[in-house]
Amino acid sequence: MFEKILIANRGEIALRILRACKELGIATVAVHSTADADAMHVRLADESVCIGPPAARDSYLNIPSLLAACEITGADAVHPGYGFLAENARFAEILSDHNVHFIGPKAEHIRIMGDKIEAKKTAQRLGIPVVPGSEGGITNDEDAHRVAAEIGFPVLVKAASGGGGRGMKVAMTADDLSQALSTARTEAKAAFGDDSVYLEKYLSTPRHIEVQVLGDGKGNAIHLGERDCSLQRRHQKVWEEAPSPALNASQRTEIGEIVAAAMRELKYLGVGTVEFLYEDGRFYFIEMNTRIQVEHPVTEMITGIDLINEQIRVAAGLPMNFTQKDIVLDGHAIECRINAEHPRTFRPSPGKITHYHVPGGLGIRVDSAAYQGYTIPPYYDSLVGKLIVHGRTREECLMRLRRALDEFVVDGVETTLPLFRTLVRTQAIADGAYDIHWLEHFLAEGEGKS
Ligand code: MV4
Repeated sequence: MFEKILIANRGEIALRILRACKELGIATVAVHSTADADAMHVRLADESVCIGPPAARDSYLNIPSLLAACEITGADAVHPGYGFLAENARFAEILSDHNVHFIGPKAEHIRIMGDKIEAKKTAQRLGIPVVPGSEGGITNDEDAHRVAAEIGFPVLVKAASGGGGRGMKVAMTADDLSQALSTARTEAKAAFGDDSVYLEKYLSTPRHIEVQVLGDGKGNAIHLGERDCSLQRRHQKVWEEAPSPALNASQRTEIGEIVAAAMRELKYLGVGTVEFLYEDGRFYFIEMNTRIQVEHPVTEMITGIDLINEQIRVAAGLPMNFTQKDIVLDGHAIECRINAEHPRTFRPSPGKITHYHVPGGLGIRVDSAAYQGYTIPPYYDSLVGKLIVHGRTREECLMRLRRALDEFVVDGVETTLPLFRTLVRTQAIADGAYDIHWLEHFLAEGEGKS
């Protein structure tokens, strides 16, 4: 097992990793920018190193500074958390060149899944159902029109290096296609420095359902059920739950086993998420994330499994603590991402938290690095904390969530708490009757008022 882990992140995920390390008896190193000197992750770590000025590119993304911090402290492994360098294959390789373990998948698998065309080809080869579309990239208008005619309109042009919905263009008819291709290419070139694009059938009202996986890198892999992350705004997840209200047990087992078999074949190492669009009872692969995700706690709450503990174990070459038959999905969990943003305009609201009180009681978990008197800096994401609630049924979970949201106090900054207090009392949410567009429509209709 590792002796000392350097946590190349900040905020609630840095705390989450620290907690897993403490339970494993592993020493911890926090790194921080000058803006984060009084952050909670710095206080709770055994040691800390300042790695640069506030801008992420000069600190949390600064590979030479992180290598120096490993060298100074003697850390033998780095946990990247999510965001920042978590899906940077080059970072994983550089660490390995310096005899430091990267707690994450093999660089090869990070690289494949970072290229959406390669990811889709790989998924298809491994027997995962994919969205009908071009086989690989589209290089000319003629090919695009031929593929579109085969799969039928509307079609979606996507960037190979895309993510977060950037470089994505819908073509409703053949008349729109050439324009969609050239706009998508231009946007992709500007955003990612890569203008490769591919074509897919456009699914009009799907849900976003993702399957959690864990592999030991030697051909053993399991799935831990799915999460429904359909409630998003501008490609930012707002509310995630497990299990999905849209699936029954046999659908869950079927897609889970397909994904786990694929991960065994790939000899996947670590935690990962296979993302699908789900429409009319069918799953369509879109992407795979090769990191621990923000919403991992909902899976932990229904499985009782510490995903970061498992992630660290397998990165150290140890076996997973579980086999598939040990995985029992118990009850229901919902996560609300509490952001320091205006609840209707979503304008960021950094500043000092004057009063802070978190809810408690049975089935309540708050993952947050905030505290009373803490000043949320303007340089990073606006996540204040995650409220995760577990219940034996979805109804019990919602009842408990209503109560917990009413207890939560975050004063001094604007937060999205009022939005959640509205959502949890809205019929479509109680019914689980939402798709990927539901929240944007709800907010546009002004029903999000509170
Ligand atoms: C799609 C789609 C419809 N059809 N692909 C958006 C981000 C990117 N990661 C995948 N995305 C989508 N891909 C096909 N073939 C609709 C979306 C999409 C979406 C997906 C998941 C969650 C929220 C979304 C919001 C708008 C569009």
